[in-house]
Amino acid sequence: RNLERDLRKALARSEFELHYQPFVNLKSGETCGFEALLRWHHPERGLVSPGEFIPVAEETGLILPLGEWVLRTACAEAAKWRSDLKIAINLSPAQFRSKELVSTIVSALAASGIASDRLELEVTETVIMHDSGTVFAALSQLRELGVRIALDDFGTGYSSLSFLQKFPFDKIKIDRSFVSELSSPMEEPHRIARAVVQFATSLGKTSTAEGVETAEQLDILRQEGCVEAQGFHLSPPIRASTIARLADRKA
Ligand code: G
Ligand code: G
Ligand code: NA
Ligand code: MN
Repeated sequence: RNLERDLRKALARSEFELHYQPFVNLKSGETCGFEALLRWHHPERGLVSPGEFIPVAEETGLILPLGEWVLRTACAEAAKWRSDLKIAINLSPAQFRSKELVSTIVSALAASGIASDRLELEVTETVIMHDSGTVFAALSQLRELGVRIALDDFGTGYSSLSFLQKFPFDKIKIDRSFVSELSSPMEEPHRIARAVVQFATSLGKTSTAEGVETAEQLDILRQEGCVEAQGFHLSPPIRASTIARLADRKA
């Protein structure tokens, strides 16, 4: 396939770029960190969305070198920011099937010089269910090193409560499909958001709402004690050069 051929060349030609979307603490209003989101500037097709090329990268195994590039680039970028800002990175199932995952992450951390507790790895429920033994071992190891684990797109998968209880993670990211339904107070979507936030809180996890697009959604989430929020209403994903101004390295 053409996309596959182009993808093989793209890494060597540096056609990839990371954009960064802030996540914000709802009590203080301060930015806690940024999620790295991959962009591909295809020479003819223009900007290609990760939704299109990540599946191809997964099938072809190209996700391994690509994922490593993402890790190294994002950690190196975060090293330029204030030292309290976190960097969140999305991991795909194929990266967990690789034996190199932990050593790749350790090496990216060392090369960048950032503290391990600034790195947050976003994994979906699907990733976890896939090969739960291997994933569990890798995540436990990473967590012992101080790396934080976030459960991405929460509410869209099939993980059981007993599974969530055993699984080592620090943060629940409430999927934007729930957040987008929040319009009027105390309707069913509001009650679902409340329940998920309370669920996270009672497990001692940080709750983060994704895809916040309106002030009303933000108000409801704040009122329910959701810890963090992310979405176009706060900021779209932005270029690294823009962050440098927002998040100057502390003197
Ligand atoms: O940015 P956008 O909405 O197009 O992202 C679409 C999907 O691609 C999201 O599910 C997001 O998690 C995923 N994605 C974005 N960047 C990366 C990345 O660096 N690695 C992996 N594995 N997935 C990514
Ligand atoms: O699956 P994941 O949660 O990693 O997906 C992240 C994707 O969501 C990114 O591609 C980002 O561009 C997109 N995104 C971020 N904020 C919003 C938002 O407020 N609304 C919508 N529709 N998408 C968003
Ligand atoms: Na994500
Ligand atoms: Mn998500």
